[in-house]
Amino acid sequence: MFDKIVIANRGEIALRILRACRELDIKTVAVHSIADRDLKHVRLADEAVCIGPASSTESYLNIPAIISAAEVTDAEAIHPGYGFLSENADFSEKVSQSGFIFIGPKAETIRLMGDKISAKKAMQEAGIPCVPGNGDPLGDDNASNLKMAQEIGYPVIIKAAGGGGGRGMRTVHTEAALVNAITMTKAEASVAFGNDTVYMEKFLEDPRHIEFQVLADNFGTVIHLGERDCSMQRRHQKVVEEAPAPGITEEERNRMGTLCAKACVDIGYRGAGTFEFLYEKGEFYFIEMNTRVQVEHPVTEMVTGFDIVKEQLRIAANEPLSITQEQVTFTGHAIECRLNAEDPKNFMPCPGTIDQFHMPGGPGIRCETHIYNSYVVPPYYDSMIGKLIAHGDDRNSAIARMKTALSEMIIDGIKTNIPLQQDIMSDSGFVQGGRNIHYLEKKLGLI
Ligand code: MV4
Repeated sequence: MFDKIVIANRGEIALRILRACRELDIKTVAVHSIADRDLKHVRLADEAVCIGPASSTESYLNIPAIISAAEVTDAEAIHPGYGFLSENADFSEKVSQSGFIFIGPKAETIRLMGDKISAKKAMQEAGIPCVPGNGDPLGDDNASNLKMAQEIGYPVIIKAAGGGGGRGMRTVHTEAALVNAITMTKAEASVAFGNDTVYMEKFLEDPRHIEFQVLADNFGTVIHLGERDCSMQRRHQKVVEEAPAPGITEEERNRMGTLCAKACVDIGYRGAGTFEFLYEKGEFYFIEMNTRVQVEHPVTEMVTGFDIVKEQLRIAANEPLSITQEQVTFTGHAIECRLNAEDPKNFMPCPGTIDQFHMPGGPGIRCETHIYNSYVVPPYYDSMIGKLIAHGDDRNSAIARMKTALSEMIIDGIKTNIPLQQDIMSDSGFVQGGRNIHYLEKKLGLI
């Protein structure tokens, strides 16, 4: 196992990685911006290196500064967390070239999955069900594009190869709108991603977002840890996630999980990964693969009892996975509410000083947060300040525990989305379960 690693992230995930390191007796180096001197994990880390000013581009996205920090502290590996450089193939490559281990997949895998066209091709070849549409780049022959759309059937969606996570896409409902939509998406993609390649798919109107968690070691062992339902979202930001996905049978879980694990073997995957699917009328359709640890990984940990971050560290240190697929069992139900420093009505970020913080507790409650009394939430980064996770024997008891925990949690001094989360936990549609990706925005009157 490693002796020392750099945690190239901030906030709750940096703290989560630090805790996994402590359990594995790995020394930690926190790299942080000037604005983040007082982060909880910076204080807890064995060493801390300031890598630049508040602006992310000059700190958490500053590749030479992060690699220099690994050099001066004599660390062996770098954990990128999520966001920032976690899915940057160039970063992964430079980390390796500098003699350090990138805790994640190979650079070529990150690149393969970063391009949504090559990702879809790889998954089609691996036998993963994809959204109808061949996934080839669209040429500039209008007639053949119109023919393709007619064959797929309207509505269709035009997606940028360089997009993902909701960026660079446009839905088309009629033949009359197609040619212009392609032109517009290409122009936007060219500016946003430096790549104007786009492709066409059938647009699924009311799907759920269900994703499968996988872990792959360097010895050819790949396991899946089941699925999460992340359909409760607003503007491509997930708000509530849960495991298992309501209504998904053990048979479907095993079939899809096994398929994802097999695809990992086919593409030579390594590390933790997530297969994102749209789920509509009982069918799964692959959309993207994430090559990082995800915000919502705790719900999977709660139902499997398995530590995903510790496994990431083991895999990167060239150790075999600590369990086999046969040893993975699913117990009860887990729900995660993201906690954001934002106005619960208009969603405006609300940075500022936390005057008072009371952490909830009790059976089945897990609170992942870096905040503490008098901590100042800076205005420079994502507004997520933590996550509350509730586990119970079944979905209703997880909801009951979450409601109790939300009601006893106090975060004073800043506005948070706790009232919104309480509202969702009491919403009859949510309580029923299995709502689609548009449910929350409709409930909020946004669409
Ligand atoms: C889609 C889709 C419907 N049909 N693709 C949005 C984020 C990116 N991961 C892909 N996305 C979508 N792709 C087809 N063919 C609808 C979405 C989508 C969505 C997907 C998952 C979670 C939330 C979403 C919100 C709006 C649109």
